Amino acid sequence: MSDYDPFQDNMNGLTLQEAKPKLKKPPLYKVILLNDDFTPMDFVIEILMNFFAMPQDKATQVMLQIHTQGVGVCGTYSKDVAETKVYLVNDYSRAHQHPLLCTMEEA
Ligand code: TYC
Repeated sequence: MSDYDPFQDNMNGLTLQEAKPKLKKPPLYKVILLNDDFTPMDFVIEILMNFFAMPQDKATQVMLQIHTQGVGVCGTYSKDVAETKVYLVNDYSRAHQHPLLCTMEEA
């Protein structure tokens, strides 16, 4: 009885199972820009640099990828950060009369 191990034997022939952790990691969200025919390329590059902290060469690559493929990922964030970025980018684009669309989806 001195080195009784509760995970091996609880003295009735049954083995105890360790409790599963109850907390799941919160989901992450991809923030996405959609292509359109009207928003200037320089404006999209400016968005990627100023709202998504990309250096100019990376922002140019991502903008061209969206221009040719139709959509591109700007970054991956917690839900509240992703929602805020989507709101700020769409608000900024509308304030400059551009139709650029920003959205998000679970990663
Ligand atoms: N297609 C636009 C143009 O030719 C450029 C553009 C790129 C627009 C990416 C939106 O998310 C976008 N001026």
